[in-house]
Amino acid sequence: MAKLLRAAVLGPPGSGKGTICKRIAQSFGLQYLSSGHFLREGIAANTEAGMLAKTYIDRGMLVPDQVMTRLMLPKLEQLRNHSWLLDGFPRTLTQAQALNSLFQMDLVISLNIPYETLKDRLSDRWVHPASGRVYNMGFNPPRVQGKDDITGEPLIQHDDDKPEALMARLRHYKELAKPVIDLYKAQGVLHSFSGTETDRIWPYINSLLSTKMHTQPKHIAPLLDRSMNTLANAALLLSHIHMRYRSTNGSPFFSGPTPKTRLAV
Ligand code: G5P
Ligand code: MG
Repeated sequence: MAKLLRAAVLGPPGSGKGTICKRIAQSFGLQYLSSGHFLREGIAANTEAGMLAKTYIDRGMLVPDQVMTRLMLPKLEQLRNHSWLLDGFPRTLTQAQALNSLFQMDLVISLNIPYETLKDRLSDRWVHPASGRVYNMGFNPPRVQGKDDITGEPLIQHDDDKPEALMARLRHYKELAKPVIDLYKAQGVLHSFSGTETDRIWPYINSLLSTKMHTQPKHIAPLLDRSMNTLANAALLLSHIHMRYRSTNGSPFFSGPTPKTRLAV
């Protein structure tokens, strides 16, 4: 049986966790679990936990650890025999320790995005309150301005995305995230990426995942199939992959343990 991969993406609000997780899920077929999404589901369904969570989320605060671990850990236990990717969990040392008591993480990606970039992104962010769908007027605008793509209902802007509230949220994030990041650094599974654009960080994360999963991302697989026909094509593909790997190692964005294995071909 292929080795399972337990991975998480950490980062402050607006750092691109959701965007990166969606891309990883699409390229590598990993199940991804977003704590924010589960909370919003609970809110939409009026569950007791959902209603409690709402009182914190509306104030831009973190939901208590006990609520979060009760929400997330049973889902992960159900997926014991699957690889998975976490978006937004764990966010505190208590959550990380609870997760650690059940699973050894293989890969933790930390996104370091400058404050100015986060401020610009979040002040441009509009959400559909009922579903939690998020839009960015520059990066992924709705099809019709001010309206949700699916329901056509109006979009709103959160008060806690305003600059003063945002500054406080980011400071709070940093304080709580530091011991989590230190824990995963000590375990040798932390990989940090810095930058202002998700599209520029993504290729490095893509290469890292390819190495970790010992498999080809979907967009390389068809290329591989075709190139097996002739030796010449196969050689071309290998040199392409070799160049990608070299550029990863020389990346100004990438910091973390040097991958031991080259891209699996
Ligand atoms: P969430 O749902 O986890 P946040 O606030 O941590 O919410 P958010 O908003 O979901 O984080 P993200 O996932 O890091 O942000 O980033 P994203 O959605 O991909 O990108 C943000 C915006 O920027 C989007 O509009 C995107 O399109 C755009 N964007 C991305 N890349 C680029 C780019 O390169 N350029 C540009 N211009 N735009 C870009 O949690 C919600 C709440 O639930 C609670 C907390 O209260 C939290 O605030 N919660 C927890 N509480 C305790 N413990 C936990 N584990 C919790 N998890 C959730
Ligand atoms: Mg998100």
